[in-house]
Amino acid sequence: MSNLTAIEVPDIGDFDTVEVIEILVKVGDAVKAEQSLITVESDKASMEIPTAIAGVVKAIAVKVGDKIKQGSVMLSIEATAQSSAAEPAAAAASSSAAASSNSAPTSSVQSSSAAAASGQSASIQGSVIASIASTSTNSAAASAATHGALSVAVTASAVPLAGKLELPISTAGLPHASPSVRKFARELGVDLAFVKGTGIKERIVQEDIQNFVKQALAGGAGTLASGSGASLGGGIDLLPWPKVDFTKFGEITSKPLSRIKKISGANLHRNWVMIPHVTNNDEANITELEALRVTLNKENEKAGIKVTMLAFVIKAVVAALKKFPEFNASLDGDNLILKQYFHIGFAADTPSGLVVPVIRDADKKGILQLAAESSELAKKARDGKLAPAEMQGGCMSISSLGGIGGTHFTPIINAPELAILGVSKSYMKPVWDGKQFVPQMTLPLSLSYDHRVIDGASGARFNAYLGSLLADFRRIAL
Ligand code: CAO
Repeated sequence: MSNLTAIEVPDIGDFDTVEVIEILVKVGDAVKAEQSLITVESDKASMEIPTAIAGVVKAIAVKVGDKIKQGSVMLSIEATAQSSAAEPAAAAASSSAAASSNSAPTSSVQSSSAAAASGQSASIQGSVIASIASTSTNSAAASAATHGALSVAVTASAVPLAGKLELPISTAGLPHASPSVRKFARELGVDLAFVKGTGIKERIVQEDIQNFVKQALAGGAGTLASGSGASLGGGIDLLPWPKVDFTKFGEITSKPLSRIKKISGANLHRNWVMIPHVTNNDEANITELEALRVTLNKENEKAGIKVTMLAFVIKAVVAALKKFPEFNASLDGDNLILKQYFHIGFAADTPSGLVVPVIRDADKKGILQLAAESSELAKKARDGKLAPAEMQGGCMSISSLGGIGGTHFTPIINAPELAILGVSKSYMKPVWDGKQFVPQMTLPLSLSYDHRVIDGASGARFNAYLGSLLADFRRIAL
């Protein structure tokens, strides 16, 4: 008994017609409920239309470039036994997809559609209608299945879309690709910015990603790295690492890298290659703050707490993160994950290499507590006793080389954070006050930020604001 179902375009909101820009399945494909079938585009948005039922694609009634509207038949699917027999289960799956709508950015349309599907009755078109998405249509299908002895031709709307087209919008500036293609690219670690689209209006289709990966693999290791600038017009065709017999030039010994160096080196390398860094250099007038620090140290000498500039910088960074929330974030594909907590990492130099302990909830701690905690964590780091959990969850890191020297430097962002602050050695500099030169204790601040998210003006504002807080620490209380 054939169970052929014509899949129609569901309610597409305020649009009369939309253009088919991509067909995501072919005849013979087995599709699952909720799987996207075609991508359509209006002048404002693109979206994928998923199927409500599982089965095998038997015919495709549309082609790229067709203008279709609600009720147009897109394709027909022969429902699998499981799909037609277990419709309530599929509907339940729809609900759970809706419940986990945060699980993948690209599932937004499917999820919202599924929410609509599971929450209300589906839009119903055609003479005999079956849709797993609503109770009424379930019973229609059941009744059709019961009474249609030989062949039952039923029509199902695709999973109804939410009343308004909201997602996913092909935002200007972003590579032109459907959500499923974006997801596919993300899974393979391919940055769409480097993929040339061969679809309609240069849209990137799945095949473009596959070809990109093939090319990258053919180009050798290192040519495929999301965001690395790989394979754009030939990729980064680096020369092999020089192989030199150093013994030709003199006596040598060989020493393996420490475990920490190997791990941190690989992380630093990835972060440097994959994140477009920009470093903003600024200076803070810390004349008053330095005087306060010295006083605090005198007062707390007996308690054994030493306050260094680091504790003040942590406090100021937290205040700046509150003012500029996009710095307290991480990139997840095309989404920005904004954090409501303030865990601050700081680079600690240890005999075995660099580690980054994290001070949790730095916003809830005072200067003395931050000073005590950072020195305790730094000691643990040097003794090799940091637990993995003590190095996780940072929002932004600080690399303070102030105790050592230097004027400015470029710290490397600790992914998936978006920024890192480098602090160099404070020094006394003469500053003209309009009448005379006055001595000013000056702290150099080097802020590296991820330019994919943070633009130059925001970077400069963040660093300048940080400097103003350090110059007048009372502002922290505002
Ligand atoms: N300017 C001038 N002096 C500074 C200073 C600054 N910005 N920051 C700290 N100092 C002084 C301190 O006051 C202290 O002086 P005294 O010995 O006279 O009291 C001295 O330098 C040593 O400080 P410290 O290093 O022990 O303490 P800290 O809190 O400043 O830093 C830690 C702690 C763990 C961050 C630091 O010891 C460290 O390991 N820094 C290296 C970080 C690193 O390797 N970064 C590179 C990573 S790659 O980007």
